[in-house]
Amino acid sequence: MKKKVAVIMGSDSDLPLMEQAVSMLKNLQIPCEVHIYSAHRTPDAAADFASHARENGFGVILAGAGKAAHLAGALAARTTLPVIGVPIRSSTLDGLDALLSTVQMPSGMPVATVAIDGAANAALLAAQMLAIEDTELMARLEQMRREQTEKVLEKDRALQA
Ligand code: RP5
Repeated sequence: MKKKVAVIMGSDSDLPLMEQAVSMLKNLQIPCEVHIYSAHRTPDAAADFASHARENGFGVILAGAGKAAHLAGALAARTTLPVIGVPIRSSTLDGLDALLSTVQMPSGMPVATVAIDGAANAALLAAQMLAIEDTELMARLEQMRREQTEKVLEKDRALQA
């Protein structure tokens, strides 16, 4: 059974950004579930989801949140699945608040944190984790890398011409 990726976000206002992660996962044919749970507004639902995520077939959890972004850390506290935090630029502090809130985890409780608004990269990192034991997924990732390389080289050829 293929492991699913959970895409969790603190508010529906995060959805336009987190859709980039969903889209990347779909491109890579990785099953995912999307939920709105907040570390502050729905702490019990967030904790309950993370506590049962492994037995419910998830392999990685993505957590996108802005402002005082404690969602990734709150989920990580309830599971030993890898949690990837996406700090979201949704305040007057341009996402620096969310970046620091997500990345500065205490020792013993890691959250892998991508760049501010790095939802697509979070999905790619989740895919690379799942590809450790999935050679078909690894092949799709390698193909994506080859296409990316070719696009850049094509731009260089156009520049030279
Ligand atoms: C965070 O506060 C959410 O993740 C969102 O990025 C931000 C603003 O939420 P809303 O006030 O738009 O619901 O908890």
